[in-house]
Order: sequence, then structure tokens, then C-alpha cells
Amino acid sequence: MKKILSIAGSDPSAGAGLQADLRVMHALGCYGMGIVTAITAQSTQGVSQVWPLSCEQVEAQGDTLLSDILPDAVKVGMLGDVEAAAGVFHLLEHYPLRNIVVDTIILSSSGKPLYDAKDTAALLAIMRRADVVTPNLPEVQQLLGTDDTDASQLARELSRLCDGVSVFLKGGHSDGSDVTDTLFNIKDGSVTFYTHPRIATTNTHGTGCVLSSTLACYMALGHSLAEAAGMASAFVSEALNQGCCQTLGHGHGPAFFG
Ligand code: PXL
Repeated sequence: MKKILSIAGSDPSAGAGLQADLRVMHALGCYGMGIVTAITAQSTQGVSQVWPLSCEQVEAQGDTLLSDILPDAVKVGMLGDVEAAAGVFHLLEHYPLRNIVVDTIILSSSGKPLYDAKDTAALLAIMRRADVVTPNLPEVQQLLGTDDTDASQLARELSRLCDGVSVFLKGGHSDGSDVTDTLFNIKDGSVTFYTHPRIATTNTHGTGCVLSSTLACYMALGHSLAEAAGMASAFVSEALNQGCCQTLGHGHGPAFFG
């Protein structure tokens, strides 16, 4: 069984963060493991509080786990703050980790900061150790300091900023009746678009987490990045489609019900 590690924040409502990642990994037949970077207080109605863990707490979770078990893929999600990010960087630097997917989480969809954008250097250091990074449009624009909207150009530029990683740019924040995710593959410099109809649903909480953990699983299962990206994009589309008639809580329900 493939072992996948999520390094992420805790979301008690399980729509996003570590709990969502573990549900996805289980659904894909993988063995999910988790290191917590931050505790959040939240529901489907938004994030009310965030407590990042210390560098020492993140490092100790990882040192203990990774000296026993090495995963087949890693998904890095919410970092919380620069301290917790330093703990994550230590783990990426000190262990032979593979298939590293870094989701560049900066803001929650409800607008609560999940990482302090002024500490970009620590986030970039982590992104540079990734195989693939998965920003959404506002994140890539913020990281590049631009308001350009050309997806292939943005993906290429972010790859350059990260000294050559692949970039899977999520299309959900753009307008239009379709959603197009864009992969810039550093292996051959190709750009691939994955387009799906936009699904009318308010159950969108954790869409990015579901995508990045799905991508990590498919990479661990032996798919090429281009295949894994297409399968992850289709998985999210199918999850949103299947979950659109479900009800959970009073706000934005989960993107993936399981
Ligand atoms: O979807 C981004 C995200 C990731 N991780 C945690 C979150 C959120 C959004 O709320 O709470 C823990």
C-alpha cells in the first residue's frame, strides 16, 4: 500500500486541511499519515482562530515519524507561520522524500490568513524543494507581484521563481462556464490544460486540499505528473459534482464528501 504524508493544518470540520487529505488518501486506497502545522478553529462557516505550532513541535513530529516510515509522496498544505514553516523546511531538507506536492496556501476562502504573506521567503524555500506546486490564481499573482491572468505565462514565471519546479495552476478562481487547470511541466517545458465544466455548488470548502492530496496519491501510485494532474483535476470535478446536492453545516460544505 502506498504511504502518503500530509503536512497540513487541522480543520475540525474535515472539509479542508489534514482531515480532508486523510479522507482523500483513504478513498484512493492509500495509507494516509499526518503532521500538524497549525490548529484552526473553524466550521463550514469559516475560520475563527489559528494557532500555528512551533518549529520544534513540527520537527519533532516529523523526526519521530520519518526515522521510522518514509512515505511514497508528501503533500504540504497550510504552514501557519514562519516558525512552523521552518520546521517543515527542516523535514524536507533532512529526509529523502519523493513526489513532493506543495499547496501554496496563503488565505482561507473565508479570507482568514493561513500564512503571513510577508514571510514569502520561507514559503519559497519550501516551494523550491517541491516536485510540483499547486497555487490558485490569487496566490500565483501575489507570489509574482502581478495582476496578469495568462495562466501559462504565470505558471512558467512561478516555475522560474522556484528555480525550476513544475506548476499546476488551479483555474477555479477565473470566470467562465468552464474551469481550466494548467500544468507547466518542468521535465519537458510543456504546458497542458485540463478543462471541466464549472459546477454550480456551494460545497467548495477544501477544493485545493483535495486536489493537492489527490495529486500526491496518483504520483505515489506511479502515474507521470501529466497523467496524475489530469486524474486529480477530474477527481475534483467529479467530487464537486457528486457533493453538490449534499448538505453539511450552514456555510460552505466540503468539496469532497467521500
Ligand atoms: O483550503 C485551504 C485550507 C487549508 N488548510 C486548512 C484550512 C484551509 C481553509 O480554510 O483551514 C487547515
